[in-house]
Amino acid sequence: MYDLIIKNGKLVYDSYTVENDLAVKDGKIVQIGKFSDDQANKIVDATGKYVFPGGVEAHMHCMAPFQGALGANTFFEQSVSAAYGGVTTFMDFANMSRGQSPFEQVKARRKEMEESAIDYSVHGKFIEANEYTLKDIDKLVDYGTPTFKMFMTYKKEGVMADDETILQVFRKCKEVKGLPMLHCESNPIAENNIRECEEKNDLSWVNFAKCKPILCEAEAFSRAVWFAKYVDTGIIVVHTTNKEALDVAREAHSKGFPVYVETGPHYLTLFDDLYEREDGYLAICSPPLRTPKQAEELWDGIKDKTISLIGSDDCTFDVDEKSMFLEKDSEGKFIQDFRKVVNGLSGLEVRLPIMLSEGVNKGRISINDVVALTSTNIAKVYGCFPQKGILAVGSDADIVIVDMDKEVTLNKDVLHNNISYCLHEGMKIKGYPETTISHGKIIVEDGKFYGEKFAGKFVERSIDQNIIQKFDL
Ligand code: DUC
Ligand code: ZN
Ligand code: ZN
Ligand code: ZN
Repeated sequence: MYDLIIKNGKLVYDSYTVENDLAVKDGKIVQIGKFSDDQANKIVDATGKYVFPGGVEAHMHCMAPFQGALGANTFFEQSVSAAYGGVTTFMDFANMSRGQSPFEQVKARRKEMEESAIDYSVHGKFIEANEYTLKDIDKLVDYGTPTFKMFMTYKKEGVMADDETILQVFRKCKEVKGLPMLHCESNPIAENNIRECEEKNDLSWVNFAKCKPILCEAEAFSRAVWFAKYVDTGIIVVHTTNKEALDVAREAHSKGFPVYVETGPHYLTLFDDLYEREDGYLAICSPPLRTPKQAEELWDGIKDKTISLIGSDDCTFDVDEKSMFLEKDSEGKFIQDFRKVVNGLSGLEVRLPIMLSEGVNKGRISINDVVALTSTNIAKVYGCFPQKGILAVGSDADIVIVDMDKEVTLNKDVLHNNISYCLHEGMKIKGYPETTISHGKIIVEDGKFYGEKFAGKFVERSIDQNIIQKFDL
């Protein structure tokens, strides 16, 4: 007797779709085939629907002290919002200050994430390389958390890794099978431009984006690529926003360098005209939002597979935190000073809906591409495949049933992320996750949440060098 059978759905893989039933027992997928209703305690009829492996989100910042703010969601709340968005595994970053041990910080983060209703993992973060922090890389690989984030900017915020740090962490990753993740923005270019804005005394929201132009990204990106080549390690470059950065990746790929490229839903759907609004501070994130043309160039990068990962970079702040350091003028309007706005946008729950609607239903990519970009490729690159990222016998029964015809108009009330605004307000979505299953248990169905606090499990990961070095997604 199985615990659950999902029948008559179209099972979606990264390169094909097949109509079949799935049988689940003890939290695992145990058989794929055709079954009768008396073979399970519970039947979910997925006729006319698509059955996806649960979404894997490797890029979010929850409960993360940054620029004086913390974020609007607890980890449990974040996991509820994730589940509604078809995500069944998420990863966050260890918090890091100078002098702290990356290993201890990852363990502390793991503890904080235990209240999650979905599975979770942690990335280390490196801001300095010395004999102590570098030793932690071995420990973190053994601990099942072999991915390490470095920021190439945010020097003033105290989280930038300088070039020597980056190179040493790369070298150590090469040695012990770790995988670095880079936020590529050139700190010298950004700081130079911010200084110019200060001199002109124009710190408007619009100027924020101008301080971090596309070359700011491309310069840091190419530096990261050549460092990676120099020590022969693979790397992940997160949240790429434009063609110039993608061209750096294209050149790297043409030379066979294993550079894995991510972009995020807000760079595909939100644009820099938001900075012209009075509440444009709500759209401040790094890198900044770009133009519709640049978004279309990102879609080109998804189509030609330069981009293989979609990460939300969810960093959800409510109005109070976004504006906490701003001052008001005599009319009660915020005085525009982008330096005083905490960076980050919400995006975890809308990641899959946006890819289904803007990607598949608008004819840009296939439904299989969506599974690859939001689940399979992420599980492969971040080292939790085939436990996650595929509907296969032996894999965790993390499953999402998708209705490609379901229409939803986005606004703050349809989302579950604890904030009082939605930058996607009014956006029409066609294609939505309907049922979310974690370890064989339904956690979202008919708009209701049935998951439990502390039900999520820590996912131990290890980087598969065959996948990484051969670029074999
Ligand atoms: N960018 C953001 O917008 N927020 C958090 C961190 C980052 O890199
Ligand atoms: Zn970043
Ligand atoms: Zn981020
Ligand atoms: Zn968004």
